[in-house]
Amino acid sequence: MIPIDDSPIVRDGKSLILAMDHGLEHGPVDFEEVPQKLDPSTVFETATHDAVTAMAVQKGIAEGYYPSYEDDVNLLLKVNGTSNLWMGEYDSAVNCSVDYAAEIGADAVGFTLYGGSNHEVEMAEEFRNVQEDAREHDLPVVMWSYPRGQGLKNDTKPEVISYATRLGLELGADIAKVKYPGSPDAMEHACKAAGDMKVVMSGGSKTSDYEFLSTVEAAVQAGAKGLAVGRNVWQREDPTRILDALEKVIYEEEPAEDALEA
Ligand code: FBP
Repeated sequence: MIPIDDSPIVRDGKSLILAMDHGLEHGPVDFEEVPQKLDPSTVFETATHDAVTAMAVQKGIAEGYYPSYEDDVNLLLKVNGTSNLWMGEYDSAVNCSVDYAAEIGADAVGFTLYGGSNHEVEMAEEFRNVQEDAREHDLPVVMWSYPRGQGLKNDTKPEVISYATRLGLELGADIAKVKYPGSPDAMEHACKAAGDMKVVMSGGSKTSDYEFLSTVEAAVQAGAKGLAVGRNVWQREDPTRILDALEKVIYEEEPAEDALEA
C-alpha cells in the first residue's frame, strides 16, 4: 500500500470521487434527462467543487477535456471499462495503460474487478499488471470491486460486499469502491474486512436528497472513507447544492438532515 493519505485524491483521510464513465458503461441513456451533461466539460466544472477529490473518466474524455481542468481537478483515469452493448458474462476491456494514464496527468488509476465472474481469473491477472505499473508511478489504485456474474444472484448481500472489500485489500488496491450492503452493520463489517485499505461507497442511481445523503452518512459512520458517485450528483439540477451537503456529511461528519438545512 502506498501512503495514500498524502495523495491529492484524499482530503483529511477521505475521498469524494466524481465518476463520469457512464457514457461507456451505460450508454448515453444516463444523460437523457440532463442532455447538457453530454458535454463532459459540464461535469468537469462540477468537479472543481472543493468537496471533490478526483474525477473518474475514461481515456478519451481525459485526453479531450482534462487539459482545460488540470489545475483545478485531480484525474482518476479508469483504465478498464465495457459498454452495455456487451451481452456476455461480466468482463471489462483494458482500454488504457498505466504508463499512458501517467503521461496524460493521472493522479490515480481505477480498475473494475468483477469477482465471481467467469472472467475473474483474467481480470485479476490484468489487475496485477495495473497495480504493479501504478506502483512504479506512485499512483494510487482504486478498485471498483463489483462481484457479479452467473453464480451471483444478489450482488449487494453483506457477505458479498465484505468479500468485495477484502478482494481489494488482498490484491493490493489502495481504495475499494463497493455498493452499500443495506445496513450500517454490514458496511462496518465490510470496512473491517478491508483492514487498513480505504473503502468508499458507490453512489448508484439517482434518489432523493435525503435518502442519498442519509445512506452516505450511515456508510461514513460505519467506517467508509467517502464516496464515488456519478448520477446522484451530475443528474441533479443543482449539483453544487448536493456537493455542499456531501462536504459536510463526509468531511465534517454532520448528520444528513443538518447538512441539507444549510
Ligand atoms: P453511479 O454513482 O452513477 O452509480 O456511478 C458510479 C459507477 O461506478 C460508475 O463509475 C459506473 O459507470 C457505474 O457506477 C456502473 O454502475 P453499474 O455497473 O452498477 O450499472
